[in-house]
Amino acid sequence: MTKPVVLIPGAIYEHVVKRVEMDFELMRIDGADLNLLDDAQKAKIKGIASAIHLPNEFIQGLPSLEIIAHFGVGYDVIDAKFAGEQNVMVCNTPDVLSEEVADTTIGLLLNTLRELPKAEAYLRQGDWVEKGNYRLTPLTLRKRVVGIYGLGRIGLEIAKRLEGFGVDIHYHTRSEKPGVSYKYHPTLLEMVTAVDTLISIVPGTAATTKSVNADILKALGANGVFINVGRGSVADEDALISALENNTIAAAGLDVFENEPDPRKDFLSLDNASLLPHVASASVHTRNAMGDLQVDNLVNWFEGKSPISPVPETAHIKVK
Ligand code: A2R
Repeated sequence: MTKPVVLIPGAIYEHVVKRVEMDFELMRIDGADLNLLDDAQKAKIKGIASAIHLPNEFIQGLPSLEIIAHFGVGYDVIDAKFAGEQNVMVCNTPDVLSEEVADTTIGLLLNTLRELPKAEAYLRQGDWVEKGNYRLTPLTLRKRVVGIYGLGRIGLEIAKRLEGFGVDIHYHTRSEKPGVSYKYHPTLLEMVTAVDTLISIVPGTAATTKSVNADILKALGANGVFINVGRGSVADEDALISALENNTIAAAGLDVFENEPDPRKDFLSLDNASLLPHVASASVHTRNAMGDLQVDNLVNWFEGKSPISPVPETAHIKVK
């Protein structure tokens, strides 16, 4: 029996390549560009395993395409509604990364408040012996009131961890979550007015774009700390840079940026920003689990079973 052809456009985690090769006929091209395929190749492609932006015309230009398996829980790089209209299933890799992302969030929060990367650099560059003890940090997690923007799979794991730190927990989502004891706020502005620490873990959508804006940062206040582990697009970066420069807020911890992997240079010179290169889920353990889920979605689909993690926009599409 011939194996279905699965295309990997652009770079992807090596584990995914190995898994796709085991079960499918692998086709690789450098990016999501129809010019890189001839008509015979286009007609053969039944599935895509990708981690990059797929333009709508690329999806539309593959006549036999049935399913796109995306690597990552956030799938803002694919217009899933458009894919659904073309009868193309889209899957993502939720759940398997939630705990890792939540762990990293706590690490980034503590790095931001307690300046741990700077303290380590101080030791390594010989300042401890030369200049004495590292400074007492002006910021601490003690007595903080934390507002979680997005209480989904990852947000709940972050909240669970924060409980252990004895801080008050609030949240903002569009709908109140049943069975949750944290304080709900129907608007982001209302929440940031009530808290001093904002953790953003909402998806990148039209509604969340630049939603952490100048007004939100002002309301968070001078003792305010902003942590972003969701999507860079959620923060208005002009407003954020200005708020950090002018001490409108005290500090920020950022794992995600509007322009990755080349964030605005202004961030690099900010002393009150703790920066990570989008590593929240980036352990071998978790990336393998994400890769396995990505390929298992393809395996299920081509065995005629429902995929494991279809995105809501295409969940209605029936397996062929
Ligand atoms: O709004 P709700 O009730 O659907 O709650 C979701 C919330 N959310 C929003 N909250 C306020 N305003 C919005 N416009 C808005 N849009 C969505 O974000 C829900 O509580 C949360 C998303 O949770 P999940 O769908 O379970 O996603 P997960 O696995 O926690 O990942 C979140 C994001 C990914 O989309 C990537 O961008 C990133 O974390 O890795």
